[in-house]
Amino acid sequence: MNTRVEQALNDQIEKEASSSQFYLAMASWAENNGMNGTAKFMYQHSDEERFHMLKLVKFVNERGGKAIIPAIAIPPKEFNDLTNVFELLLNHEIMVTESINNLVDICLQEKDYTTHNFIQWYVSEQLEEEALARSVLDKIKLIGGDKGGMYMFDRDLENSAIAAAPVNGGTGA
Ligand code: OFO
Repeated sequence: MNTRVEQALNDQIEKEASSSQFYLAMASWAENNGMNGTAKFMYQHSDEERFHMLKLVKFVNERGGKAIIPAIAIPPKEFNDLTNVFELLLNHEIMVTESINNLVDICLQEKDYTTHNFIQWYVSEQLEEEALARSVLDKIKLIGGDKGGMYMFDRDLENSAIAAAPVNGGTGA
């Protein structure tokens, strides 16, 4: 496997693993603050990020490269409120999208069309994740400080997490 592409894929493995831990920290914070729907949504999102990481690990190894399992920085323990949580989530996803775009660029420069093809799945995934984060953030801003609205919002997130859950309860990895 092309060494530059391999390095970029390993960097991406680290980013997906960090995303998983970051969302796990958000899930735990939400659970401790009585927002069980948000917690469920974040636990599920954390699982998805782990799946993104595993998919990369397997791809690198299957193509003759060496996947490196990274050390992860400790995610934040405290968040100000839900607006803060979803703003951080959106910013994080924007950073991940930039990283995926950079990976696409490297594949083209190195003429690695197989990896380029593989990475397209992540391109569309990022599009969806950014759109989801933006729409959730818009809803929170609309609700403002209304407690009843927040209660409904938390319940809606729980329902969306249930609807998106895989039938076998696994990550699909
Ligand atoms: Fe892996 O999609 Fe978000 O970060």
